[in-house]
Amino acid sequence: MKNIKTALAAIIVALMLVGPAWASPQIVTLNVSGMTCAACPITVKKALEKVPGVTKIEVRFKKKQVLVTFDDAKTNTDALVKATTNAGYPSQPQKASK
Ligand SMILES: [Cu+2]
Repeated sequence: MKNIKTALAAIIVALMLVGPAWASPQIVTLNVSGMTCAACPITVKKALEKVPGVTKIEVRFKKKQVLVTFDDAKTNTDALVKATTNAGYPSQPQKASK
């Protein structure tokens, strides 16, 4: 019986170690051609902040790009594109995150 408990404990510890790897952070670059003035990135950023799973937003205004770091277990590129589009700024992912 003691061996089974030890084995279970080992499995639980292993799962805890593996766990965070399931939700791997992804970075996607969105091309937002509609960002024409300095106020635009603020709107885009606010829209992306509302998407659950987004952890970091980096606006590259000069390149009209937004780098979004997100948890791929909670959201996806399509949802991010939708969020900026709904805010009035249609965007295209530079490369697929899959
Ligand atoms: Cu603007």
